[in-house]
Amino acid sequence: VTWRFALEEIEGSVQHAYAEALKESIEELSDGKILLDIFPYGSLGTSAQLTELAKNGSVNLAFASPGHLADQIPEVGVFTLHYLLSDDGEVNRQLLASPELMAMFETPYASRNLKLLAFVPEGWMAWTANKPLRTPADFEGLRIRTMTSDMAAATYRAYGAKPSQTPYSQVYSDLQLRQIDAQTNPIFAIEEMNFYEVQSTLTDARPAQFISSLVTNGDWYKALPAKQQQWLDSALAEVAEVSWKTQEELNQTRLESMLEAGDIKVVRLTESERAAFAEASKPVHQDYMDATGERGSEILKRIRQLVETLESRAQT
Ligand code: 6CS
Repeated sequence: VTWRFALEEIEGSVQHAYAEALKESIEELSDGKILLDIFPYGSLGTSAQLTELAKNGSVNLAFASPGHLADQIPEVGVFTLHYLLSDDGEVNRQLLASPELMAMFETPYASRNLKLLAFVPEGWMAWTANKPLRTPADFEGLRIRTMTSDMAAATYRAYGAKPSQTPYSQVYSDLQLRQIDAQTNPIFAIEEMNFYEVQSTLTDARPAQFISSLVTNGDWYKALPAKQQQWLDSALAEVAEVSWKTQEELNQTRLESMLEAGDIKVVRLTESERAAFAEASKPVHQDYMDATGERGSEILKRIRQLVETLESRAQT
């Protein structure tokens, strides 16, 4: 059989590297009985459209980033909150791979007939604009593009910005035509989508990890023959390990190549500058709890606890 896998990113991206690794793994495990057909961004539609295709079974696997998906599954908007996860990448990796965390999202995804297969961290979010963004005051009136959910925009609104919630494919031209002033994405994406060509400054603020989720149609997954389900589960476990390394490498090498080309200036925020943003973003953590009720509040509380536990373990 052939399974279709839809990506929210173009060839050469973190999602593409993940898909290639999954393809190799599952084709090998199944001895060629399962083939993976990969559809990079552009061919099938926007992120929101890909989620619909996954729900109705037109594709079997799809990436659905919380920054878009939170409009349908508010709980997953927790990953759009700023200064919640650890500064220690390894802690975040462990957190996102934790079966306990995955289990907390099972019901919210299932209520949309989606099955959550994995959270995939893709690197730190950065901000690009035509000026450095060192303080929340620098965001006053700034037209910044965020992902399409209201939750992805909320923190920027709290900083005083005027967010514009548009599909990924529209960002470059909106920057070029000055419909927007700024955007936020991980470094590898800023390079491969050429945003650095139309922005002068990259502010490295590390407010959050860019996290995506890998989803499938719940009924399709349940109906899979046991062997196929096992192959899929094993392949996902195999790929989780390599994908973390891949994103680190891609983010690093693309930063270097942008710096070498000299098209964009990089401003790294100090800890106290980051702390001012953390403070300004705090009310949005409360907004998240108000919007998601008991279940979301429990998720937020547990993530904070897990980060703390994993961080103290990392120090010993
Ligand atoms: O900004 C976005 O909309 C997109 N950014 C990345 C890095 N991946 C997918 C997402 O849709």
